Amino acid sequence: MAAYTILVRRIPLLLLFYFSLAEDFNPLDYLRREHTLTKPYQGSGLSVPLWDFVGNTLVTNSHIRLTSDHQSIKGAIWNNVPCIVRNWELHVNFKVHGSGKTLFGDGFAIWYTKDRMQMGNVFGNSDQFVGLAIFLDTYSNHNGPHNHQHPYISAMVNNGSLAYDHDDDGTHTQLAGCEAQFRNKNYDTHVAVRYHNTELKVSMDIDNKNEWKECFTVKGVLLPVGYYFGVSAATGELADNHDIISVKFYELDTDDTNDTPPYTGLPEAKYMEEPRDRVDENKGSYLLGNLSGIKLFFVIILIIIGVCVCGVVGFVVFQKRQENSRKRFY
Ligand SMILES: *[C@@H]1O[C@H](CO)[C@@H](O)[C@H](O)[C@H]1NC(C)=O
Ligand SMILES: [Ca+2]
Repeated sequence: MAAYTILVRRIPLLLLFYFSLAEDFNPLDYLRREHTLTKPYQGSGLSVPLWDFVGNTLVTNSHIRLTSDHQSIKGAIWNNVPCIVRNWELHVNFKVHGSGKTLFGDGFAIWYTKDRMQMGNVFGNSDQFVGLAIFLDTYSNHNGPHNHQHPYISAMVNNGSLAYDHDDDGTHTQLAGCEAQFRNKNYDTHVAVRYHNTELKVSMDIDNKNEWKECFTVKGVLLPVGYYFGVSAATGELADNHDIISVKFYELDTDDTNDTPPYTGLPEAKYMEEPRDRVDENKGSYLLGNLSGIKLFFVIILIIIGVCVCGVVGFVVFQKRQENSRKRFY
């Protein structure tokens, strides 16, 4: 800990931009260079300091392209310095775009994992990973109605025992999720992952408003120190450009004293979403959201009839009472 603190110059946030962008902005949060990736990416040579690349990843002056808009490719970037900071926030400026109007995929993922540079089938990274994944899934693999639209952002914590199920879009292993229309925007799109005292919060800035909007918050997430940050993406039958413009890592200024040892156990999520059945969920939200025009019409008619019947019954009862009370007076 001490070695890093001395080695790394803590650079305070000077950019005014972040005063408006960071919702929980605290001037004592520090950008930590050893987990940060910004332009210009290349140092003196062709390599990018602190970050390694696998697969089809391509570095240009303006972005790091994990995949281009071609089928069946994958790529990733991995930070090569393990993270020893306990409370942090990661800001990823990304761009997902392509020629597909209705068919595109598959999306990308942000990782905080024990292993790095492992290629595989989960958005380009290995399945049964150990750590945290934030999926920005652009394609719904599930054929049949979903309870949500895509693109969809979700989180998963794994100790190596769970498998990400593509056919379900990870629904059964997700901690939480939210819909996010971040694709094919002609302005900057950002996602923020905040990990603070075992609380995981994911926010996004995808509406060109320059402010964070909460996607979800999950409590009781245990992540050890010493893992690596990475971003990966994959295309399959469907494709897209998955570009990373920057990754910025902030050490959060917190009240906690460092006298308790940092967590070193396996990643764990105390409150996982119950495995969900989509059909039930559709029923659950039947009255709220999934009504087609015709059904809505009938529901309204039924409500009107209901109100009329209640009114008539009420009126009759009222009249009878009046009669009764009149009778009593006589
Ligand atoms: C790993 O995670 C699974 C599923 O969440 C859990 O059932 C299991 O007990 C965990 N294993 C360890 C060693 O913590
Ligand atoms: Ca998917």
